[in-house]
Amino acid sequence: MQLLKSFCLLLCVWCCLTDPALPDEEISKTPGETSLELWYRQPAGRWTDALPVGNGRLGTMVFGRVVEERIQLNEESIWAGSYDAYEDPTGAAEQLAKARGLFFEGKCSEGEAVMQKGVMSPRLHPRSYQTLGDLRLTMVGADRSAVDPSDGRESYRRALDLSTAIATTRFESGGVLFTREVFASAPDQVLVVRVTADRPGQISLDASLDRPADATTTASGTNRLVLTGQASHDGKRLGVRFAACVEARPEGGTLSVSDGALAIRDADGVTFLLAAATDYNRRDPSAPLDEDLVQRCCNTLNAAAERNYSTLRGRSVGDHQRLFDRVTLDLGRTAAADRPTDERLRDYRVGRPATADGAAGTGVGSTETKDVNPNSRDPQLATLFFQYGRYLLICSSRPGCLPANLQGIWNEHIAAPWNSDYHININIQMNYWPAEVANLPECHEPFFDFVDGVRARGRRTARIVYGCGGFVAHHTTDAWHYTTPQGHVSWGMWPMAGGWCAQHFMEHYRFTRDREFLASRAWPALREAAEFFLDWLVEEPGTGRLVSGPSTSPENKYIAPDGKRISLSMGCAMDQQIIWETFTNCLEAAEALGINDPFCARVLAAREKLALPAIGPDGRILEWRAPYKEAEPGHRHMSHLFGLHPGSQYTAHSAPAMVAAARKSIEHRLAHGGGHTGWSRAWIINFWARLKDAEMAHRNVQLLLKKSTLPNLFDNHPPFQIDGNFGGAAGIAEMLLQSHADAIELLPALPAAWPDGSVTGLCARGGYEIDISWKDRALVAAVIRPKQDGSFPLRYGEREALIEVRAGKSYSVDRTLRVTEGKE
Ligand code: FUC
Repeated sequence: MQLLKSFCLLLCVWCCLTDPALPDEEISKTPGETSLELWYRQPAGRWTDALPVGNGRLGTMVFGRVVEERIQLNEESIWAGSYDAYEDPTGAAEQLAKARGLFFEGKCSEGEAVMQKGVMSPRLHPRSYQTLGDLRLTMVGADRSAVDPSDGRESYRRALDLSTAIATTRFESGGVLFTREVFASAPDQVLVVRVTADRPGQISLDASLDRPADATTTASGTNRLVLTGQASHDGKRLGVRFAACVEARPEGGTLSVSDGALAIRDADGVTFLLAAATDYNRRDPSAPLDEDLVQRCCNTLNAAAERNYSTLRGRSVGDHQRLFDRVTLDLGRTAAADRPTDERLRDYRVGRPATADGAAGTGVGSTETKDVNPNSRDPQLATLFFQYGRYLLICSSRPGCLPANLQGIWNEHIAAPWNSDYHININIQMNYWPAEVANLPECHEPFFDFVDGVRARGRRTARIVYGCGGFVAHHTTDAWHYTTPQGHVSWGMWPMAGGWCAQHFMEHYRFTRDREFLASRAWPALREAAEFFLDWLVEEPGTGRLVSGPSTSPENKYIAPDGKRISLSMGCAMDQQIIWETFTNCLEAAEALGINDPFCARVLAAREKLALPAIGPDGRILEWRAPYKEAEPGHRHMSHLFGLHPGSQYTAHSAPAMVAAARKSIEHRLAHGGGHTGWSRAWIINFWARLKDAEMAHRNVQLLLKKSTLPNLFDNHPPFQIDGNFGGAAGIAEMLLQSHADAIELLPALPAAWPDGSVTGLCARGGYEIDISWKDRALVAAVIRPKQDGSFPLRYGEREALIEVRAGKSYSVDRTLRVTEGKE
C-alpha cells in the first residue's frame, strides 16, 4: 500500500510538472481509479440520461445537448405546502385503547377500522419538493444548420468525472471543437457553467432561465437574469419563495439582453454563474426568512465574481476531493470498463449472474438470456456504482443543508413521485447507510439536524395524539417536519421512525467516537425516542410481555382471521426489533456517558419484558405476532429482518437461530419475486453480506445493476429513487468490512467475481480507518489507523485475534492476523 502511495505521489508530481495547467487539487487521482467516470457518446434524451452535479444545496442535471442545452436546476428547499398544513388528531388515545382491546380479542379487522377512523389525519397530497427550473443555452452561429447533433456526433462525448465532480460535454460543429464544463461549487455556493471553443470568437449563444410553473424571469443590469416565484400546486398549498440569478461573463465578443435572454456573440469563451436563495428557514421552518432573496443571490454572485474561472474550479474540485478521495476501491477491471456507461450497462444485462466458481450461472429470480457477452464481465461497474453512491451523498448532503430526499436533490417535477419527500420507514435511513463506513461522516450531519427538527414537532404529536412522552414520527415527513399519522393505516400507522432515526446518532458515535456528539446530540435523541416507546408499549394479556401496536409492518398486509386483507397488528416483528435496538442503544450511550438514573432502570426493565419476535412453524421469522398468511409473500419491505440489518440484534454469535430464520425469510421473499424495487434489492445485498453469503450478495449487486439501474446509474424504483444508490454502495462496503458484531471482520463476503482487489479508507465502529488488499480471494494485508487508543477482536475467516492499538499509529495485519506496527 505504501509503495502504491509513493508511486501515486511520483505520478502526481510528474503530472504537475508536465501539465502546469492542471489545478493543484486534481493531482490526487490514483492509478486504477482514473476511470471513475460516467460517459456517453450521445446527448441525454430523457432526464434519467442526464448527469447530476451538486453542492449539497444546489443541484443540476446536465443533458449535454448540442444545440439546445438543458441544465435542469434544483435548490433543496423549494417545497410547496407549509408548516401549518398538518394537524394532530385529538382524542386519538381513546380510540387507540379501544383498538388495542379489539386486537387482543382477535378482532383485527375491527381494530384496524377503529384506527383508520379514530387516529389517522387526512392525507395531504401533493405537497412536493419541486424543481427550480432550467437554464437553457441555445447555440447560435453564422451557420446554424451546421450545429446539429448529427454533425457533432462523431466527436461527441459527455462525461461526469466522479473524482472532480465536473460534467463535461465536448462536440465538434462546423470545424470548431466546443467544450462545456458544469460544476456546483460548495465553497462559493454557485453553479458554474463554462463554454469554450478551440478557436477564438466562435461562441454565440442565447441563455435563458425558466420554470414550468409559478415563476417569472426578468433581465437585470447588463449581464444578469433573475427568476423569482413561490412554490405551489396549481396556485394552492403555497410554499417556499425563491429566487435564482444567473450572470454571464463573456471573454471577448458582445453581450446583450434581449427578449429575457442573455445573448452572447462571437466570444472566445463564456462563464455563467448561478446563485439561488429561498425563504426556507432551516433552523425554524415555521418562520420563513424575511429577506430580499434577489439581493442574497446578488451578494453570492458578487463574491464569486471576485474569483476567475480557474480559481472557482480549483476551489470546488479541491473541496470535493477532500471528501471523495478518502476511499479508493479496486474490484478488478476488464476491457468493458473502457466503454460508454450506457453500453456497459446494456452488456452487463445480457450476462448471467456468476456462480460460486465465477462461471456464469442462472441465479435466483433472474430472467437473463443464455448468451454470455464477454463485455458482461465488468467488475469495475460495481466499483463505479459504489463510488457513485459516495459521490451522490457528497453532492446532496453537506453540513448545514437539508438531508438527501427520495431523489437526493435532483428533481425535475412540480409534483414529484412520492413528493420526493423524506420517507422514514426505510428510505431516508438507507440514504445514510454508506455515510459512516464509506468515510463521509460529515455528510450524515444534515440528517441529524433534520431529525432534531422532526423531534420538536414529534414531541407535540406524541402528547396530543397518543398521550405519550418523548417524540414520535410516522412513515414519512417533509421539509416542514410534520409527524402526524396521516393517510391510510397500511402505510401511515407506523409510529416507529423515531427509534430508527435515533439509531443513526448512535452509529455516528460508534464510528467516530465523538463523545461530545454522544452527549449533546445522540443521547437526547435516543432518550426521547425511548421515552415515547416506554409510554407507547402495552402489556399483552396472557403473556404479560410488552408489545407495540397496532401498527403496520411497513407496508405489508396479511390475511386476518376473518379472511380480510389487513395491515395492522400488535407486536409486529419490526416494531419490537426497533424498540429493542433503541433501548439497547440508550443503555450503551448511558454507560459511555456515566449516566445511571431511574430512566435507565426503566429502559432496562422494559427491554427485559419486551416480546421478542418468534420463529414460525416453517422456520421463518414471524413478521406479525401470529403466523398469519401473508397477502404478498414477495413484498418489497423486509421489515421483520431489521434485527439482522440495519440493526445488530441478530448476529451469528448472539442469535444464531434468528440468523438462520432470517436467511429462510429472505429466501422465501426472493422465491416470491422480492427485491423488485431498487431499494429493496439494495437492502437484500446488505442482508446477504451480514449472512456472509458472498455469492448471494454479489448476485444481488448484479441484479441491482441489471434490473434497477438507469443509464445515468441512478437507482430505479421505478421511477428514479436515490435510496438504492446509497443502499447498494453500503452493501458493497458491507461485503468487504463489517464491525457491527463486537468485532472488526475483514472481507466477510468476498465473492468469486472479485478475486483480486483493494479498498482504502473504509471506516469501522470503534473509530478505525481500514485499508484491505486481497489476492486470489485471500487477504494479503490490512492497515488499521485508529483514531484513539483501544483494543478490539479482529476476524478474518475462521481466525480471530485481539488487537491493541494506539491513536495516531498505523498497524499492518497479515493473513494470519499477525500485527506489525507502522511508523506513521
Ligand atoms: C416506501 C416504499 C415505496 C417507496 C416509497 C417512497 O414507503 O414502500 O416502495 O419507496 O417509500
